Amino acid sequence: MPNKADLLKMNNITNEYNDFKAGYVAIVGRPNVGKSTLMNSFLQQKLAIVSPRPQTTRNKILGILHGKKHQIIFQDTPGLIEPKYLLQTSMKKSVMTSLDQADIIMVLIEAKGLKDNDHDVLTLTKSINKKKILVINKIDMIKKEQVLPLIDEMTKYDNYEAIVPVSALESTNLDELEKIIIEHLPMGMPFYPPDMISDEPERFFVSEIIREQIFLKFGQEIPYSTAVRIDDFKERPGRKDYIRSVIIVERESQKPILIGKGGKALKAIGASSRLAIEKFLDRPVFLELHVVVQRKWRKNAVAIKRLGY
Ligand SMILES: Nc1nc2c(ncn2[C@@H]2O[C@H](COP(=O)(O)OP(=O)(O)OP(=O)(O)O)[C@@H](O)[C@H]2O)c(=O)[nH]1
Ligand SMILES: [Mg+2]
Repeated sequence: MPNKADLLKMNNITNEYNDFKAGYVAIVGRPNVGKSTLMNSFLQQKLAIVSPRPQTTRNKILGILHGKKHQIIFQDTPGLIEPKYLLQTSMKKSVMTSLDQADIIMVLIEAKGLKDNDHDVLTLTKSINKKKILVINKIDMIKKEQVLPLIDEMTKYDNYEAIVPVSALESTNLDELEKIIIEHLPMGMPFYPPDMISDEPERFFVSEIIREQIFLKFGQEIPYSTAVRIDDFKERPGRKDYIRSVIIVERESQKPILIGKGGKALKAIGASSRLAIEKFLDRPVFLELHVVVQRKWRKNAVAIKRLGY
């Protein structure tokens, strides 16, 4: 039985959170619509990697936005597609889990208009009976008057709480979108402590930063055939952190491409990754990179699981 002082304390805590709102917001859409960019812009931090190529994101990534009276827990997800191999099956699973956990579903499309795989996303989300906000992203790429017919079209598509045009890249209209999210957020206590921005360990972000560099530097199939593993991550008192990372490719023929003539390509990945990692961790690191072949890892359930997908 708590004593009076304890009861008072407990009441104070409940009072403090009396009008608090907290909940999960899944960010979904086809590949490349700008889901990761949008989450980063909201958090004002580069948490999720971004590239001009589709299917950059492979995991669901939590990003927590703290307000005085609210906590928005974003979940960035991989672009939704019909899976063709096991890695993509696991990517789709993480989208489905996010949709399942979400209090609000934020569906992203591009201002330039709908593509076939947008319809798949819209049809799937239509079948889910939850609060949905439709976000029309990349309005910086079109003329203002072009967005109205799209809003009209989308009003008929599904029962959205709101349709909000934004530019994730230029942070246009994000305040308005945040207001609408908060409006529809359920009442409740915060889920995470105020200093927490994500639930993934530093290792995860470090491996993602290296993967981003590979997405940015190589064309065609290399980014898709690549995974990054962190084998060692040591904080050393008085010295730089030591990180040993392994880049996994699918075929022997891909190894020399990643390494380059005289190791030039790998050195370039290392240099730019190190800078981005240091910026993220806000401390200097020593980064060692290796390339290994793991045949057809994208189709191998054990490998996929081990790599965290
Ligand atoms: N012009 C413009 N480009 C944008 C905007 N938002 C994102 N982009 C660009 O669109 C590309 C894809 O962005 P991402 O954030 O990686 O897209 P995504 O939906 O997370 O993609 P996947 O992870 O592959 O599903 C990148 O080149 C971004 O810079 C925007 O508002 N305007
Ligand atoms: Mg992404």
